[in-house]
Amino acid sequence: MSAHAPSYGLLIGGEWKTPAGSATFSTRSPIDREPVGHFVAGRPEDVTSAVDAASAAFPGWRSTPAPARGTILLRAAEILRRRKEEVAQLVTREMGKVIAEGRGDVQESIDFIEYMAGEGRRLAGETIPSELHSKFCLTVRQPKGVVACITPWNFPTSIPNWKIAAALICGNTVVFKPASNTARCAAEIVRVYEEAGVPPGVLNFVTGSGGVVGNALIDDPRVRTISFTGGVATGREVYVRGAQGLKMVHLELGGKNPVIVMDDANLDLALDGVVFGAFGTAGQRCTATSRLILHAGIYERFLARLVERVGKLRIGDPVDPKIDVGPVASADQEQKILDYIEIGRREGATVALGGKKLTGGAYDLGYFIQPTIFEARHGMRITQEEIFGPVLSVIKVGDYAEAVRVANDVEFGLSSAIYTRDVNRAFQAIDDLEAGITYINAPTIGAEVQLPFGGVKNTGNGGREAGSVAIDEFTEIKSVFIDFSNRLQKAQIDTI
Ligand code: TXE
Repeated sequence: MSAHAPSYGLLIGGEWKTPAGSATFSTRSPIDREPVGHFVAGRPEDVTSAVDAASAAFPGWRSTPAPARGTILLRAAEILRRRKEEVAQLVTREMGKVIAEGRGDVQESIDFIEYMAGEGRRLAGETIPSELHSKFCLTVRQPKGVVACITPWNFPTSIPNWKIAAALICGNTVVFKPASNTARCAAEIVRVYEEAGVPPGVLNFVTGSGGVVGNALIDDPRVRTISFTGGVATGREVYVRGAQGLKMVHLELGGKNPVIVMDDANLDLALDGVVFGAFGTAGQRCTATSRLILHAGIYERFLARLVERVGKLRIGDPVDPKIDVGPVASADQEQKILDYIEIGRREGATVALGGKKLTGGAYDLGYFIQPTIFEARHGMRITQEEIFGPVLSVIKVGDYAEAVRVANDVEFGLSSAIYTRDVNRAFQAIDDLEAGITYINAPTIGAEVQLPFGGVKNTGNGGREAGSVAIDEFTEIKSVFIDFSNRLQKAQIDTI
């Protein structure tokens, strides 16, 4: 079905423009490769113009009272709520996640924008007693300035909003560069903010390749903070490049998320959670379950039930509400996933289910891969490296201690989960699992916007997004000392 595929320019200084001589690119649906939108391939000079506009708009936006900034964000949430179904359908067409998850993506955007709007009334510092007489001490939060938001394709509306809404409420101005294969979702999000009344130049939008537009953003000395979500390799490049300019680089990278199912678990519940965690979004969430660590006592029984349940998943056009798993997001992703399935076979892992590209009929139009389950040994590449597709590696362990050792023995530390009825073991797991997120008796996916999001080890570089800590990413803290003693006082010298 070739739906309407509009063209978008760059949004710079409040004007949508297609600079003379620009090259263009199109996004195509992974369902049927039909065009979804046409975009400008931004160049370094376009990035410079966008940063010019963001710099020029900064004083005015910075001095807008934070609650007034919040009012504009609330309007954006309202507009997005009104357009939820339309934008959800677009997410599903442009990225391929099933429509229920397309709606979830947009709902998460609405929830987060609303949450950040409220933060506009809570951008608080603190008062702290001085060690000296007649001296008043406090801290205040101030915006960072021009912020670059660089986002991936798998949550094409919610991840951009996690960055943009937080950056804006804090008084920053933004240059936003989306993943190229979901640029239309990104453009529609920008249009929502524009309609809500974000002033010209406060939010700028430059599409184009990471190597050109992304790098130009990172290199511009006026961009002080880069908020990046994407793969580890790219994140490392961004971090190193940003370091040259001593910039704050906030990284949200990959995961290799384990779910542990113990022999005392509610196996029906665990089965539902493993299927959703591993094959929801065709496994393309950074928090997707990619390792199932199964207690030996239930291994055969649980694996048999899992293979049977996953074998019944309906794969196809994600716009159809009866479909459980859609296509993977692009030809590149499809090839990367198939390569990893080959690696698994060569390493001696056993394919318990799937393992092939789906062909025939409508499958030939898009990028459809069978949900795949490997029986693997810990240490194989398919148990260590992020595949980012509908591929689950199952590992047998003898007890809880071995389960935790296996779970932690990877370079990533984003999400984790354990199914057990033993409350002591659950609390022990919260302590033991090396991850930024731990779920008890729930899948590794399911973040909520009011809690911090992010991971340890190579999943990031220490920051968190979402929750109230999102404000930390996008504000500077200023310490203030007010001496009303009317004489010179020397801290640490005029000791009391
Ligand atoms: O990432 P890429 P993708 C991770 C997920 C997976 C990846 C998938 O684990 O590994 O993201 O997203 C731009 N300088 N997470 O394939 O290729 C590029 O254009 C500057 C983790 O999009 O790294 C795109 O806009 N920018 C996560 C963005 O970087 C560059 C949640 C990401 O691209 C660039 C979701 C460069 N040199 C996905 N090269 C989490 N942990 O929260 C590319 N880009």
